[in-house]
Amino acid sequence: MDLEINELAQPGARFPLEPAQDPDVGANSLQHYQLSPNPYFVLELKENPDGKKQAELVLEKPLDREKQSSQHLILIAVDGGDPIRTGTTQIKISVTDANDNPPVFSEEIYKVNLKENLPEGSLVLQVKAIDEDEGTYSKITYSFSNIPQSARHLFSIDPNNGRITSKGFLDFEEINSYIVGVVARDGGGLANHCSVHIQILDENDNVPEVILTSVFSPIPEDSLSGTVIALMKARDRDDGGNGEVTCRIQDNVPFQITFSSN
Ligand SMILES: [Ca+2]
Ligand SMILES: [Ca+2]
Ligand SMILES: [Ca+2]
Ligand SMILES: [Ca+2]
Repeated sequence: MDLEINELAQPGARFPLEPAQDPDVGANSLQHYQLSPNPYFVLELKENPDGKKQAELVLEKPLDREKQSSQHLILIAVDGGDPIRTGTTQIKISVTDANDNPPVFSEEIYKVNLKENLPEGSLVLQVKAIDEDEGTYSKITYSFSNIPQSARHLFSIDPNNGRITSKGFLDFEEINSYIVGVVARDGGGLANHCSVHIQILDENDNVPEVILTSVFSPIPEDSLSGTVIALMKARDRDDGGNGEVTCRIQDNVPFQITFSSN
């Protein structure tokens, strides 16, 4: 006998079995059934209006397809003759799937460091979720769930495999980190979230700028040494050593540079 039972069947659910046939009469005919011991099912006998005994499998404990997808039981029909005669059949139970597992990400928070100026289309990171169900109930689709406006035009995600790629110009000087939410949804509508932390690393992509703020010119020829001729600022938008600036002036002029602050 082949039975299909959904894994969400509740304890107490009943599954009628095909009756055994015994053409003898009275005590020589079918008297009862025995079921092989198992943790999930017990056997109950019901007497039909015509006097025939109908066996039913009764579920005692919830099934879980993800733990055990099939069960093999043995049913023995016993008569009351002398000698006693028996007949045996196998019951094969296929546990069918329900969408009782959401997708689960391998990490709650993924972290990645990226150099600024990464070529467009570069792989940023691949997120991965698994779903223990089968078929469409385990088919996962990935999408951004909570993505800042600033990141929307910079990153894209492949709905089928969770690969996040860059699709714009990453500029450390503009924004140096992003937090992007990703949702994985199965074909039955169950979903889970993770968070991707993207840190942008500085590259030395800015040249120092010199800004003349004021020039006192002309100046008298008898100006004293130490007279201020011009004020200027120098800066570099990069970070750390990439943004450190030194200034010097050519050697053969009667001027020098002094620093009014750092
Ligand atoms: Ca399932
Ligand atoms: Ca699922
Ligand atoms: Ca620089
Ligand atoms: Ca830079």
